[in-house]
Amino acid sequence: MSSAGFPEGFVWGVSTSAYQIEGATSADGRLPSIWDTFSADRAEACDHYHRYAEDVRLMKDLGMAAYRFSVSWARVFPQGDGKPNAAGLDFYDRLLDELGDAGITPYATLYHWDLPQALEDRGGWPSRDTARHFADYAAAVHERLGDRVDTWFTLNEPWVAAFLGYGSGSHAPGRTSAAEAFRSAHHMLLGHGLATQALRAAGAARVGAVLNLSPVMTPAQVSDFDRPLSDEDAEAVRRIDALANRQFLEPMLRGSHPAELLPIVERNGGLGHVRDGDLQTIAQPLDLLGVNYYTPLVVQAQPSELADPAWPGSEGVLFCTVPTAVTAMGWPIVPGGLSLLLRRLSHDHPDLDLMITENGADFVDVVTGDDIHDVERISFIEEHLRALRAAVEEGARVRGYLVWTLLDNLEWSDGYRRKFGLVHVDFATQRRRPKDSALWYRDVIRRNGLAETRPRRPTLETVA
Ligand code: GBH
Repeated sequence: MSSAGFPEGFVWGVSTSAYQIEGATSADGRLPSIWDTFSADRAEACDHYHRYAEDVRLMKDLGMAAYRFSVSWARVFPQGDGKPNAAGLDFYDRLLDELGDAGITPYATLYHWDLPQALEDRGGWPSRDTARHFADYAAAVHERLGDRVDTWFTLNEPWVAAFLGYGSGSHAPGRTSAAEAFRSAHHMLLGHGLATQALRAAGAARVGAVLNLSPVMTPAQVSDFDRPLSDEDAEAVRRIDALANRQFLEPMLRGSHPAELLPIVERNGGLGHVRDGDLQTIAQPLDLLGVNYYTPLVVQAQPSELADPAWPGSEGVLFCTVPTAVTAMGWPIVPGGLSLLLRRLSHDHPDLDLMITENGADFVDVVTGDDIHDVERISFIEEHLRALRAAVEEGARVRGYLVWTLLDNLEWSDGYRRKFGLVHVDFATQRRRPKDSALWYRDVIRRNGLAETRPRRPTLETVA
């Protein structure tokens, strides 16, 4: 491994999700998902459903070794259950053939937030039945695609789906109940366990889950991770870490609940939905944990009894803005947070293989003629890759890195104005144009690492 290089066999690629790129929301028997119901935008997205061959060619030209996509549940079970819709599965069949021809390894995610509306109408994730339907769906997808997909991810970011979907209501289905958010989180975890069992029984080669994980820190720690904390701040950090990270990590990887969580759930609807044996079902051995890293959570104790609706249990905690560089969405850019997170995961779960399944940023790109200059995206990825390599050198078992995302796409509640792509999409014509970052990333993949140059601008770490 050269000083800027990565281990041999390190996997490079990109991630996408079905709702954000596919479009064709009523093609071949598909019925609405909760996002079709919720979203004001016409969901033609990138029309990837019809342009997948072009998109695979693009990935091939950019040297991608891996492609993580998600399957739309509403294509496979438009009514939520019954007989799988073969025409819906055909699309993924075609996509996988194309990927196979291009020599790109597929990583399939089963749930990237797009519950069939029919299941929401029957109670959604607050209902325990949804977990069982999820396992049936996983089995049906594996039955059809399992000969070409080795690695399966059950859920993407259950925190977002549960707490933004059912807590703050900023995501579909837009419900606003702390109790339903906690019930949803538990039923998603249960669905993960049941789906993992079903996938194993069907002979799936590798099964994992994808979590959005964030190191939690105070404002002062953003520039000095080792800064000591007052007792009040330490408690605030621990509590938010339990809600954001350990609420999912501990059931999946240890079969337990974090101690801080239980009194919070007791105060927010109670624990009646948690049955004996659930934790055992959830804690299936995992081959791979997908880590999505964007930004840390910055908090401090404050003397107030208000909780953010996305964070039931956060009474007395202030979510802080910090004077660092931010992305266009205002998310603080803290590459060192990735090393911190990986160090901690390696310490807490030493035998677990990790993969960075999403990392990336939205910026305002500069379009000059045919060129799209996105120096900020290049710096963002470069700095995060340096942080990742530092963690790998210390022994973190990170098997690959996937950029979020291939294409400018439909960014959930924010619609089309957020630009996360390595590739620019003109939504009037659906024309794709690789940005500078795409060509830069192609070179990273070719040399299996970064060029031996210094960062283009000082990072937080070099300033501190
Ligand atoms: C991912 O989620 C999704 O998997 C993907 O579909 C999406 O397109 C992509 O990210 C970009 O949004 O405002 O400072 O408090 C990201 C999960 C959770 C990360 C909320 C940022 C808030 C940061 N996000 N978090 S802040």
